[in-house]
Amino acid sequence: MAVEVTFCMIKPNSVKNKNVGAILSHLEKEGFCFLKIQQMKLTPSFCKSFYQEHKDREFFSALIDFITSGPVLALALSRENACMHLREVMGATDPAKAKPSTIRSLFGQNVEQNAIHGSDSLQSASRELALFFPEEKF
Ligand code: DAT
Ligand code: MG
Repeated sequence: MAVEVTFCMIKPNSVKNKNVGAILSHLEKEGFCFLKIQQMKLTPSFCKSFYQEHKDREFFSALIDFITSGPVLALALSRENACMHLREVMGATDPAKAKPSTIRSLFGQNVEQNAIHGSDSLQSASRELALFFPEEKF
């Protein structure tokens, strides 16, 4: 399997609840390498662009409020099959439906405050990496 780079974001509830270290440790044990880690406070207009595919959903404005409510950690992660492996390790969008021992099951509060983001395809990863780290070539 090919080594890939994917995009990951540790969300504001994880920073607020002091779960960053546990989540990074979980990712490291899963074999991910951290090519880049940056704490950032995102603006509403940046987040609207990041979550553009959801702009017509009823939860969109609450999602933007949540993601801009405090700092996040943006990461570029590498590993074999990184994109799909991260999705497995994260668990389902709704923490209540996520498999036991997944990051969202362990650290998510609810479907909005679900602890972590991971790109859903290599195409999304390349768009999201370029948005967060425009100066980098991964
Ligand atoms: P994922 O983050 O698993 O890729 P998604 O792309 O469908 O899920 O949605 C992006 C984010 O939007 C998700 O992490 C949390 C929020 N979200 C999704 N569905 C929601 C819902 N029904 N109510 C509130 N927030 C929701
Ligand atoms: Mg998604």
